[in-house]
Amino acid sequence: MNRQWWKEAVIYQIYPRSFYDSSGDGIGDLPGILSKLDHIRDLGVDVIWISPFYPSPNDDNGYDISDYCGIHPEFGTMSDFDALLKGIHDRGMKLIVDVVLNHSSDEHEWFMESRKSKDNPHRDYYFWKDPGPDGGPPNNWTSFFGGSAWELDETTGQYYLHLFTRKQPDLNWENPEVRSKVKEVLKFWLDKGVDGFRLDVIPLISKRLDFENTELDKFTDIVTQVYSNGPRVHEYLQEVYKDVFSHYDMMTVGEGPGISTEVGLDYVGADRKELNMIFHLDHMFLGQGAGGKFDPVPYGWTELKELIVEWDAAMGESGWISIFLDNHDFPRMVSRFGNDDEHRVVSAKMLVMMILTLRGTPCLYQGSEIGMTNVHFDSLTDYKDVETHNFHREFSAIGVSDEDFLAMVHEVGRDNVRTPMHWSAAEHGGFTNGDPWIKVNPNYKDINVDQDKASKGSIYAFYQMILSYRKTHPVYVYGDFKMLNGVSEDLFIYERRLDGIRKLIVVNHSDAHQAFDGVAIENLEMEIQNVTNKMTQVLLPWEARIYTESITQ
Ligand code: ISL
Repeated sequence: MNRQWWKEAVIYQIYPRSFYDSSGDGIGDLPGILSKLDHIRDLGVDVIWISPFYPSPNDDNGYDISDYCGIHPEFGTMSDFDALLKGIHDRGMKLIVDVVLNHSSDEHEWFMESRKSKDNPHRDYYFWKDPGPDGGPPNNWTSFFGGSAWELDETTGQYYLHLFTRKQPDLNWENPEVRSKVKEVLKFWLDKGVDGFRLDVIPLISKRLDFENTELDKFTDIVTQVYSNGPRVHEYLQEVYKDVFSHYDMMTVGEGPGISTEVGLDYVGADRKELNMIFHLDHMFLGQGAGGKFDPVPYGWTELKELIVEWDAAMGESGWISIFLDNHDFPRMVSRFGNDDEHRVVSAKMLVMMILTLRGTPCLYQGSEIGMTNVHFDSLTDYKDVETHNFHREFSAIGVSDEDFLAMVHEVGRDNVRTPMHWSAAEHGGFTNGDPWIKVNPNYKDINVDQDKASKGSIYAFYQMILSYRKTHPVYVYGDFKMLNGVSEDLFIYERRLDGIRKLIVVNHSDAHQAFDGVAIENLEMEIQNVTNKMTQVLLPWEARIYTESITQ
């Protein structure tokens, strides 16, 4: 058994704008996080991941960085960062920071230089191309956030590539100087004492330099086959590993749009010397039609379970993934995969049981520990996400009504998870004394930390229990995984095995009672249940159980 701390850890993601505002300007900040560290430590978390807090024009809420080694004044100062890092370490936790190295902000000094002239020494830090044959963009690539992936810059008459917004030009990793700057950034944070990185859209860093038009229709196929997994991506990651990562005790998790099961091990195989683990996004992209997330197609648990099984098999004994069901880009897990109404509490507990018992490093997003839900604002002006507004422009242009568009935003918009954390029933959920940068979900009076902790069926207390339970049961980290098929479409039944221990996990992911007579449980002892139910082989809606058994191998 190849023990690694980052396999045994549980990660908690903080979206700093929306976590806790200590200054009263309506924006969460680093001192705010410091003041809430006991909440996170008491949950049983090992590693905190904080989304970007660097200087940024905030076109994409900090995922457009204008200074990789600074702190945005709205989040605090470098000494606030140092105090936060110390506060995290003093509590026995670790910190990973989020680095966005595929692109910078167009307000980064590199890009401001680069756009000045064709012979500027920074020109080659980005991808510049002449117009295509028809005088338009160089090719038909579209951005993740709608529209062409190319923007014309009047100064030189050339286009630059931006796979995200036009304020996020893609960095040219072909240029050794860019790679050396990137490595300096990574070392800067490691030398400050951070424990690792979440690497944004890392499979996108190597481009297919012929920049051919794509014939593919489906956006997720374009991501996998055209934007991601470019010819030099592994060479670059191995270089960064050799020159930087290998010199520190740290962890890396690569965010992986376009990393499929076929290529996953190339990034995280034990012998690869690249990344420790990835956030693959296959299950997050479920429900996307050809046009992407605003072109929804039906999907359900059947597809989710298939992906879980396929990824576990693909990783086998060599690779490693993180297990998560939401983050700052996708809807709240209890709204998407549970029932955020009548069965909110029980389904929230079921989801964390599942995340903690599948093979991989669990990652939990802020607010799930109290079962926060998606938000349904009535007006598009209440939404702040650049993706929502870009797609709104595109959809309005082709005649889609605001009402119809809003209905889609309610389902898939990223602001579902970005509304402020609910600390109490006080105004704005106790998040700020000022005006929050985005409205708080109106359900904060019923769903908040104070109320949840005081309630009998507290989700927070359940999280504490299950996180501490996982720590003493290595079978969940190192054991084999196997799904048991053929019992019921509405159940997810799987087992984990290690060193004479067998755990059987039975999950009802439906609004109805479900029998599981077909599964032998006579010799098993039930260890954990997310709801009181005395029936032996009938589960209540959204009930989950863990059974244990000693086995001879
Ligand atoms: O959110 C998505 C689309 O709705 C995803 O496709 C997302 O763009 C993709 O997972 C990459 O996300 C990361 O990089 C983006 C940033 O906007 C996201 O917040 C970040 O997680 C560009 O930096």
